[in-house]
Amino acid sequence: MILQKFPTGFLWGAATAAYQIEGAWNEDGKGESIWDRFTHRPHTILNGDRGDIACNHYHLMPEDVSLMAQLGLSSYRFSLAWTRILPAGKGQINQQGLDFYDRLVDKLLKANILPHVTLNHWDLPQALQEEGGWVNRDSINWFAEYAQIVFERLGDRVSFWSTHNEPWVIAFLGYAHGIFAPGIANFSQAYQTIHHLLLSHGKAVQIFRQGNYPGEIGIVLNLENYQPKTKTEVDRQACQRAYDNLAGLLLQPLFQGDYPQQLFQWLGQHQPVIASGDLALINQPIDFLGVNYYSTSAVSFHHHGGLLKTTSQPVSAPGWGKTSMGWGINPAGLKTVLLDLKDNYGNPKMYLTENGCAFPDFPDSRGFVADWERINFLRAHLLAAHQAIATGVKLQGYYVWSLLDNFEWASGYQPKFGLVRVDYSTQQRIPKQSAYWYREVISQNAVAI
Ligand code: GCO
Repeated sequence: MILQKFPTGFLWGAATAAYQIEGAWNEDGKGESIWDRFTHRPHTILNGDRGDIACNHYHLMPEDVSLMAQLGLSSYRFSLAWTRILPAGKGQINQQGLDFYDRLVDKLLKANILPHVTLNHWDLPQALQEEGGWVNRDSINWFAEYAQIVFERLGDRVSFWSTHNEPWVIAFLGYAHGIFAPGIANFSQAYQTIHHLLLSHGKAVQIFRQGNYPGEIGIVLNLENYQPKTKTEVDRQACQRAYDNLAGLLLQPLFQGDYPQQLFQWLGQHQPVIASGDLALINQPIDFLGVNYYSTSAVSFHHHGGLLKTTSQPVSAPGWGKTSMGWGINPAGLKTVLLDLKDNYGNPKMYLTENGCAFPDFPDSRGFVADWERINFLRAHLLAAHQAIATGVKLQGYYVWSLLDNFEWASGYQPKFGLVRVDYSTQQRIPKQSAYWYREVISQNAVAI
């Protein structure tokens, strides 16, 4: 057996998000978020599922931290529910909400697990949505107020901060395609949302620097590996547009201080309103980039392909199929994405803040899931990451999505992403085979091939 060793100090983590696991949606002073509102509307979520109870992590948090300790995690990435802390999004602070995260951070540190906090994993306060949400330029100040409060309370103990999780998903699934909260379908609003998310990120980084807090701060992007479906010029250009609209749209302003010009010409009237000085605020040095990688797609030109006139299909690597989300499993695509960051965006320090897969897990009579497919998936992606590191990519940690089976947004509870199974009828946590495998990887700081 050959062991592929990871660099000393490499972080081994797992990730979750508040709305997907916490439940307790209206307890202890918590306000309503756009996801509470959205899931309570009919026809938004598969099977009418909602996150009201989810994994009941709000009440089972100590037990969940023990689970993480048993796995040997060195870091845990989770998000804060903005509405627990500021029920109306701004103004009145709810101490009980802050206290919950304070206890979580302390419990993690006691278990030798470094906290990685995401400030915004999509659950914007509904009260702010009523003022226009991310389309309103005031959102920069709302987010700054929230960030400042949290830095003040937890900044002495949190090692890693991510401002936003996946601005692309918030903007396009939330404001252009209407399939995620707040359920709006308007491309102009989506591009304005991207711009304000980036500005509010910049502002939060500024506040973080001013406070001299000890941790690192960055942002988390979902990056996909896009390949042109054919060698034709139209498909090549379609693929370029898809790339510019995801990686380019975010990495260029963050690392180079401008937006992709060709894309913006294509967008015409849908371009966001940009004020002078905006790009300088966005283009601030960050300590790390968080990358979420799940899949690879082939892009082609399509007359009915929406604003960008593109369509895409999953591309599985030879011998690999698709996950139950229908995403093409392609470990080499992860290496391609990381090398793009190294070669074209100044080789930032990075964490793989999410990587994982949903499969139709089949529990045995004791509730145990022998999820060898997940193990194969994770192993192959870790080996791809290892190869990327060998070429000089500065990847310093890896977080499995997800610690627990949880509420998978519009797909409800059907997809199972966890290392640990959750029996929703009893809230029992049952580690899957992959959890034992991951514990071994962590303890050896290596993947066996
Ligand atoms: C995302 C989010 C997670 C998802 C995961 C699986 O990447 O969409 O960060 O909340 O649950 O990615 O879809």
